[in-house]
Amino acid sequence: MNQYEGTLFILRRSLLFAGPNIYFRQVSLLHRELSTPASSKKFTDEHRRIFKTRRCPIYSAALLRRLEVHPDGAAYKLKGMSFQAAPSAFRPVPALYPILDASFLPAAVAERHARLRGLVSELADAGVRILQYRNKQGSEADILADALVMRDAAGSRLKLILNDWPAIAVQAGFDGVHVGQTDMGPALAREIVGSERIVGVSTHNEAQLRDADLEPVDYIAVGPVFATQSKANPDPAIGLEGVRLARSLTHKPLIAIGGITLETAAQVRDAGADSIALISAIFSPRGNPAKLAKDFLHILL
Ligand code: TZP
Ligand code: MG
Repeated sequence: MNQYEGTLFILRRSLLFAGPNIYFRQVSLLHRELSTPASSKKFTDEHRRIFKTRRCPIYSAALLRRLEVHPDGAAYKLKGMSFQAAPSAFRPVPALYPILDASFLPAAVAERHARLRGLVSELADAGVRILQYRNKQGSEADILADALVMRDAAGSRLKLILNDWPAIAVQAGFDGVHVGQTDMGPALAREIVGSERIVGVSTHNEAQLRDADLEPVDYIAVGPVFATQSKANPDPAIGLEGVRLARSLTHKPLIAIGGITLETAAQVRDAGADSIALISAIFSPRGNPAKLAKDFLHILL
């Protein structure tokens, strides 16, 4: 391996194993370097592949060569600035990840907000530590109003993630955003929410997983694992085998979703999922969400 290949290897490894904070610190340091007039602007296919050029800045071979590697292999130095990269930079995701879909809530605003307050509070009391709000029908104003109510009710007791809308997540003081394959790309979502918030992405097959693994995301969701009624036009179910394959393709926190029940949660976890995401098994017309959340936590923790 020559010096150039070595640098590419190290960069790729740091992107694969470092958390998004490191990734973005690294990107901004490199970006600052690149904007000096002396920088060469010769791009290679390898750079395009590594940095997914549609979404991120590209770096010259000359610049990459100037990166130095420390003997422990985990720290990097660029023109006197050093920074750490280690697998532990990943933020862990709680083992149970309920997703509250707005279709579960009353349509009238006052009742919806009251229900949101109650649910957020009960789930936090039950031990839930992360909750996603998914509203596919509401206007941006409705979603922001709902999100503000949730933030107020949650305080810092649980992390709140908004489906689809990075800018609203920031406005509402949510902890992060979740994007799907047809939404804004994760790198752009990351630019909007910043390095301190969580960005998650949905994947449904091997190619999407491999791509997601190179993105600045905190976790990767994969599914549907089993048949689901909660999503319009779901991709084919991947089964437990699909979860095992996903586990082999990424070191990032892996969240399994789709048709998971109390009966199957342990198997899905044992297939390699760090966390189980649930809509209908927690939020169903006749069930008690807080009680069901406790039942899942009992199995998963
Ligand atoms: N993405 C893949 S499956 C799914 C989403 C949003 C729906 C999961 O809902 P349920 O009710 O837990 O099957
Ligand atoms: Mg989406």
